[in-house]
Amino acid sequence: ENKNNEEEKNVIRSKNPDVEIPDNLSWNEYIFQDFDEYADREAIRDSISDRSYSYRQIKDLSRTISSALNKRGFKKGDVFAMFLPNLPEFPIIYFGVLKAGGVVTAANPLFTTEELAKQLKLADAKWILTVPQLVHRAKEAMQDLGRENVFVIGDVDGCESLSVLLQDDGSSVPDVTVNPKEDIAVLPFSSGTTGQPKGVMLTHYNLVSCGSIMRTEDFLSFSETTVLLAFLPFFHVYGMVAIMSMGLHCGSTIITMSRFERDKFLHALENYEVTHLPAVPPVVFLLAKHPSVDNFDLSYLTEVTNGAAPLGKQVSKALMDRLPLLSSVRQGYGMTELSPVCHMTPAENNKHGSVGCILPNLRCKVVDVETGEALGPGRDGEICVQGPTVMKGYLNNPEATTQTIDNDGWLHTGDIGHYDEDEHFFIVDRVKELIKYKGYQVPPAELEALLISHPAIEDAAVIGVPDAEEGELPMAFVVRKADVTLTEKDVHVFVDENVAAYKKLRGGVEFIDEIPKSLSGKILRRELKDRLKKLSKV
Ligand code: 4UV
Repeated sequence: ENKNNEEEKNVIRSKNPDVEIPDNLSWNEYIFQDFDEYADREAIRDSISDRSYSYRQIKDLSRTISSALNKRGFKKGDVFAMFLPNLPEFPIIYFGVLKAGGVVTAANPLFTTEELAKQLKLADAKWILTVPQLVHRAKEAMQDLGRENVFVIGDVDGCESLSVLLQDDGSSVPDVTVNPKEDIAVLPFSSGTTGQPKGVMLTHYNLVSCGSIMRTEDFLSFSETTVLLAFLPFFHVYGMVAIMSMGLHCGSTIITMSRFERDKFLHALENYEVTHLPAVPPVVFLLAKHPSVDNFDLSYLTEVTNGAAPLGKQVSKALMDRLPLLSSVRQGYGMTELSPVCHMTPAENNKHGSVGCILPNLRCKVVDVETGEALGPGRDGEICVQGPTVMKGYLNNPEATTQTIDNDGWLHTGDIGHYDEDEHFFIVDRVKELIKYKGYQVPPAELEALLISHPAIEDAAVIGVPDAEEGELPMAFVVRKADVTLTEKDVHVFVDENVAAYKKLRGGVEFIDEIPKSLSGKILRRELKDRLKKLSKV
């Protein structure tokens, strides 16, 4: 008994009671629970084309898709890739694939062909949906796998158009049985605490759990009168789960934006009378500081939520001062591997700079990085989370899985933070390798592997340089091979040609004689960061 008490010491649980999590529903069934009630209300509208779908249409058309896919040989467990920006058809296909018993892996539409091919290969994707502008990349990446099932929203020679699928008579809706605790629903990619991007296996039950625990009164405040602006990408868990799926579950109207442009964004907030804005720090920054904001009527906006990267206390305060009609600037804190949200700011007690409280049904502790001891209030350590939202594991990578989830089921986030006397959490640092540029994942290992493939580069290490607006800027330390010429510009050109634009070395390139490493060969990133601090002070 003593041991148990010891184990429970400094384990934080929600002050809200646990909620009941249905264990017999697939993710799509959970999301669609109240769709018949929402019926003809508008579910989703595109801010550019103004194309829209009602709740009834989303439900009917996703059934149609499942029938059309079934006729084309789609099988339970097949992985279907989505490679497109935010469009109102996204949820129709997404839920259609799930209804057919499939697994969705969504890729960043900014990816190069090689980046996409890597994900498709690891995920073993059999099908892909894209848009005409990206079809050449989708085709090439699929060809690498010897596959050709490319669907496109629009018309492209040699690809089947989504409109053909949507004309299916619905006669073959497959009768699949999903085992929510075992079967994977989505397979997003994340580099986790170290290394290259890996497929994150989220089961139906993981996602239903996350939805159920977010949707308690104190936390997710979406309702049938909510209008959400969805510019955050649906390929990422934040957009896919917390915005698209939960927005629909709650009967809200979602306005999609396929590309972020400041004035169009501000115009959309005004024009569609947006009430809720899920955002990332650079956008909260824009709303708090940019002069253009004054040219728009944002009086409908009641809630801005930050997530995916740390938001400074000052920025959050500045936004409240500027938009007095806002009821709160909230935060969500999460990680792909946590389906994805573990902490949210409660409705009451909005503390600037805090990511909020642990959600019901989860357990959280802050552990001393050296000793593993669970720490009390006010002390910084690594945030660990346990509960039904913890991923099933990394796809085909048991080693990475056991490095992240310990024997007692605790997921180690790689984030450093603490909680105060009220059990509100604050994230202050990251011990994992991950760099976040505007909330996007930039895995250093990926850039390092690319750099080392250059014939004139002996060794390389990539770190994030803090930036007030963008979060962090990827920066490379490069060791040149003997007797070669290689300029900073050469390195930039090489990287720019091979990666999506958000991974560019915006933090710069620094030549160095040797990369500092531990005895086991691990890059000592702290040392590089300290070195950088010294450099900028001189
Ligand atoms: O794996 P990932 O890219 O996942 C995310 C998910 C963010 C979400 C999801 C749903 C929400 O409703 C929401 O509000 C936010 O970003 O990256 C995980 C890492 O991003 C950092 C932290 O280092 C995670 O381990 N991060 C995420 N949210 C925050 C954050 C935050 N609010 N403050 C500071 N860091």
